[in-house]
Amino acid sequence: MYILHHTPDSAALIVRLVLEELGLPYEIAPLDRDGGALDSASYRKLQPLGKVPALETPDGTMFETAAILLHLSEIAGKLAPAPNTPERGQFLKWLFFTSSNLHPVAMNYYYPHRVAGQENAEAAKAHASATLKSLMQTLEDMVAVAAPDWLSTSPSILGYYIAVLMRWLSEPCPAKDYPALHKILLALETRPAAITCAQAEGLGNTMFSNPY
Ligand SMILES: N[C@@H](CCC(=O)N[C@@H](CS)C(=O)NCC(=O)O)C(=O)O
Repeated sequence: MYILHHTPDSAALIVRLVLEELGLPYEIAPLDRDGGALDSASYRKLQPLGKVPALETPDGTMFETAAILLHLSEIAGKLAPAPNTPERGQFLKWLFFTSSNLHPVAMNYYYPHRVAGQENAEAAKAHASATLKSLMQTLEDMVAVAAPDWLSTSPSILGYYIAVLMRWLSEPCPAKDYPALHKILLALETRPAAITCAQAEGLGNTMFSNPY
């Protein structure tokens, strides 16, 4: 049994989608963020930075979204090209591109005061917005040109990661501006795993392509 420490519509949603898609047994452990749960000593033992998600697994607690996704995909042998296949390196490259660039800059977009102070928050948000558009276009160009099967036509851990980021970023980066990525979002949001998670978190039936 996996235990997913969770706040709604956060990076825990990405892990939940993948647990659902893989049919792995899990329980949700809700975190009272407004009540300070992320800063509690007990949660910091699971996630030292007080971020969401943390996942308790039979082999110990994990944090970092991309590491959790890779781990689950390796256990199940699904949702990513297998190790020692020609596609694996390309897949890893774009997975880490997403976790090292898109995800942190998305956080800067939502919490610009954290990186620049309240007095510079507007400029920091504008900077994050421009960076996000450029990063998203880089992904879009890759998909439009290379159309890798592991992202364009098959559900994957990377697809779900990008889909949730695009949900959050529909303001600076509307999905319709990125047609190749938009197609992936449309396919993913009709999958039973996505429908289950959307219902559980009250996110509607176009949670990736037209979230708000
Ligand atoms: N590098 C971490 C980042 C996780 C992260 O930024 N989580 C956000 C939610 S999407 C969070 O915990 N935000 C709460 C906060 O920063 O106060 C990961 O990939 O898991």
